[in-house]
Amino acid sequence: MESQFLYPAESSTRQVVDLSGIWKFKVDYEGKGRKEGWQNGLDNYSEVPVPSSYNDLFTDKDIREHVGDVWYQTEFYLAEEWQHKNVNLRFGSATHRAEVWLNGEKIAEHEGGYMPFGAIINEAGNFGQKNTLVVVVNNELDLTTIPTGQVKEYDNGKKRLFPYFDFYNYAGIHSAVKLQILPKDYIYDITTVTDYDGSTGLVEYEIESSSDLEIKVELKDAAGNIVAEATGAKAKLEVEDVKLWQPGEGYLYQLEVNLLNDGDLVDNYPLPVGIRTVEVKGNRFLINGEQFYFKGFGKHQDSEINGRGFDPAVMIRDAELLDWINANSVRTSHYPYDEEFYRMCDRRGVVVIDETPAVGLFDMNMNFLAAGTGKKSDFFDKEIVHQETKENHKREIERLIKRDKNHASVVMWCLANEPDSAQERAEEYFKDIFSFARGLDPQERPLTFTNIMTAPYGKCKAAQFADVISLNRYYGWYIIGGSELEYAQKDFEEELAGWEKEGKPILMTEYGADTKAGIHKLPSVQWSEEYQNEYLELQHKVFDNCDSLVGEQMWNFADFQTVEGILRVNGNKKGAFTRDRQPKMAAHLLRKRWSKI
Ligand code: GCB
Repeated sequence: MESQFLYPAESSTRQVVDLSGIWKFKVDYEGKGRKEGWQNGLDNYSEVPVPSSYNDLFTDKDIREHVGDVWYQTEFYLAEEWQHKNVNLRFGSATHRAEVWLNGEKIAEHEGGYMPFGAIINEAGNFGQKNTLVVVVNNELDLTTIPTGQVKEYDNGKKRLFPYFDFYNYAGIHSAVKLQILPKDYIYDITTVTDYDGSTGLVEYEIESSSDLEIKVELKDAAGNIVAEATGAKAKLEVEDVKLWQPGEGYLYQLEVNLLNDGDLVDNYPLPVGIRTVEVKGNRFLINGEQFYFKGFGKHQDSEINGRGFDPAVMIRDAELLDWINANSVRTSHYPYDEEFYRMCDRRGVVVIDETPAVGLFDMNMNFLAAGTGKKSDFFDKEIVHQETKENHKREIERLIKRDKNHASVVMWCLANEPDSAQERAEEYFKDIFSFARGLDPQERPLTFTNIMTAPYGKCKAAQFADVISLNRYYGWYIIGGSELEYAQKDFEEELAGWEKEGKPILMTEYGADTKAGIHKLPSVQWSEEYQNEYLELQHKVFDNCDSLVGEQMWNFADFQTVEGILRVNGNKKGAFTRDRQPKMAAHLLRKRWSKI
């Protein structure tokens, strides 16, 4: 299989079998599974649902906090007639790394927790018979993985993982596992670039397939009428009276790509296409040539029990809440989300800033602790970071752009969250990272990264490479908070005034205050719902006076799980919504404000 990045869509030539369900599960406490041949089949197993994180399913802390391998197994049948097709086994994602055996034969291996992978299984598969699929998933992180973290080993051999980031390091098979029954000759990849000229929409496409058979494409409008056609692997389609994809109105055409042999259909792939443009001009962010103001949140793919596992019910609930609160955008902090999320945003007109999993490029456990402490870290002084970490970082950027390049909803790539960009050698690191990323996106979307408070205006070595200055700021929470809140305004304004001199758009990608739902106090104290509102009102006052500001994404959409510790009360509580997706007072405040912007 040339590429696993194309979404596993069904069509008249493509069948998809979803292997989601209850699988066998076994924790490999002693790391002996491979030696004992668990790849051939598990015994003494328990059960887990796929997809889901396994961490919060059980009542045993040693399972939740297990560091190392966990094993999965399922069985499925391969129909006799599929022998004459290509059967692709595809994982949407498994966190952080996985190895896969089919009937005892190793068929795939993947590192990186958020991207699709798989293999054509015609050789290893038993057609007309039962097949045993075994997967080992491993959650270990270190200085070179994306994201980063640290494993601590104790005298008794037990290990614990300390992520360099502020969310729980959930692990498991997080997205659906699917069998794709593909034709012998089939379409590998499609790339689209859209534009318009007056009322004429333009769709450039390029198709890669396993053969040089004839290619015919049709562009259909939402009602199914053919509005443009072309032949060949590469062409530009023109659409009269184009209906653009817009924030809040996700109008989609469908590109039907057909592979033909002597006029007979061999393969068909239906790709949703939203026609729109994205551009940074001066200090403005433009969608379809019009100024766009981001209203919304940094999110997490996180929910009770399921952890990071993809849950369509939670996804739809979140989309409904985004509508209710008058938000128009989301950042996929701090890793790429499930493919279904982007497809939904395309349909609903939700604007997405798509983030790589490069979080924790900072030499400190849970880097939020560093904000405001001024403690010096030496992450970018380490040679290994400039070699292995950077290579892995590039690999994740490349994969993200390959997977998500066609989504109309994606308007910007966020290459990293809060690296220690005040360090000297962050400059060479990010110079290389940005120039690498610039060459990859056929749609040439703007690039950004989120800047941390310890690298304020004048100190950041990476912001020079970004098209948009994205700031995560906690004036009034980590610094100058509580009874001093009113004094936070001046410092915040001064810093923004500095950034404005860069002449680029400024986006608030994070601002927030931990709030335990149900704590009320007059006058307010930190952690009360009253304080969260006062905090937000102050931030908004500052935003409204900053001309270069192109948006506000509050941290966070909902409360989410982190490692346990003295600064987190069973997780980060900065949500506008609780973890079970009910509004705090702040949600009502944002809803009112955003109805007017
Ligand atoms: C940040 C991080 C985010 C944290 C947040 C916080 O700057 O980007 O991952 O959760 O601060 O609440 O401290």
